[in-house]
Amino acid sequence: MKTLNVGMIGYGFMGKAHSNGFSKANHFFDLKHQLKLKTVCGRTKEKAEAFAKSWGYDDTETDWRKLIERKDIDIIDICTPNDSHAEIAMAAALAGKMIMCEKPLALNGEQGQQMVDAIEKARVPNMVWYNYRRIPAVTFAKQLITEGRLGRIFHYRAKFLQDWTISPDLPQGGAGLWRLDVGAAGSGVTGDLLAHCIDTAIWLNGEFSSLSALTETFVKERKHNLTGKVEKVGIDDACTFINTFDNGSLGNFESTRYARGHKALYTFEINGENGSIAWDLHDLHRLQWFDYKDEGPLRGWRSIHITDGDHPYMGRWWVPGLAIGYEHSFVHQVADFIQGIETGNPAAPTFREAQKTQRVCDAILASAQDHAWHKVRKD
Ligand code: SOE
Repeated sequence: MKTLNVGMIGYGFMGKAHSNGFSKANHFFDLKHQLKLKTVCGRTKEKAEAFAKSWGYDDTETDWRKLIERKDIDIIDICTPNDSHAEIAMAAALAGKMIMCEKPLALNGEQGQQMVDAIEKARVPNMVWYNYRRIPAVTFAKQLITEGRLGRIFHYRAKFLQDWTISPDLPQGGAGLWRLDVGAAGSGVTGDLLAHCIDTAIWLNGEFSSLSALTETFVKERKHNLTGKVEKVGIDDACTFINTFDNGSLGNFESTRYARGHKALYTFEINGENGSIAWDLHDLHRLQWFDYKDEGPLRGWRSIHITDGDHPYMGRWWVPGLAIGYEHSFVHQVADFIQGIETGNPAAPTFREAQKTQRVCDAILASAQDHAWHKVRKD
């Protein structure tokens, strides 16, 4: 069995989620390649070494360029803040590495396009970590839609609600808090949270045509951790938009970090001619399903426990009825990526597919700026 050595850049929250994915995939999926946590790269040597020790990486680097040059690294996994994705990914492509990049792909569509061009020119396997596609209940929703069970789709609505940035005392910049710094993040909830909702929506319901958006920045100034000064906040704290899809359905999306009481409430509901589907990240192993065929006194929403062997991915885990969680979506993503390489049928979303989400995010931010409807670029 050929070994694929992973070189991971960054070691924050996503570094753990990805490392866990790489270390579990071979135990639960039949892969022809053995994944090996080889090197973790981070600017602070002691922190990189501590991470390497606790996750079982062989060694560390403090300069990502050195990591990319190394002949013994096969996969470059990017889990750094958004502003470094492009530079690292394009250099890794030139070096001929396989690339897995944390979402969102880029700071904006223009940068995303440069990444797509570079990666496709280099012809290296690539993928973006939009992990929610691989929660079994979400994958099952895709299966039901592909089978045509919903019929014509009329409505798609999604929300991603959090409440962790309400305090005006929370600084921007640095570890974790780079998400509040527009220079590092590119945008606020649009690129961080709505990007997930958009990726899932494109997958389940097809491409976006046009939209109208509203954003707000509730806390206008925050201390910046890197400069020590109080600086303007450039991100969107909340965003809501309505849209049309190419299939003629209507969309309605909302995301905020100011919904007191909600930590990571990602929900979506899809209404079709023959049925409806609803999903909730806080109850992630359940899919709500309403079937029009059930008309009669027993009609009603079914709450399906997606934990049986005939549900997506679940035959790989425990016995029927036992749930899995958030972290497993990353294991699935690794397994699918490797199987994509082995079968020659690349797993999605590739950089090209994830670029569609960037174009939607661009349209959202442009519409919020000029208060006009915007078409979503398709090139
Ligand atoms: C932000 O709090 C965050 O961690 C996002 O960066 C992730 O992408 C999302 O899955 C959960 O929330």
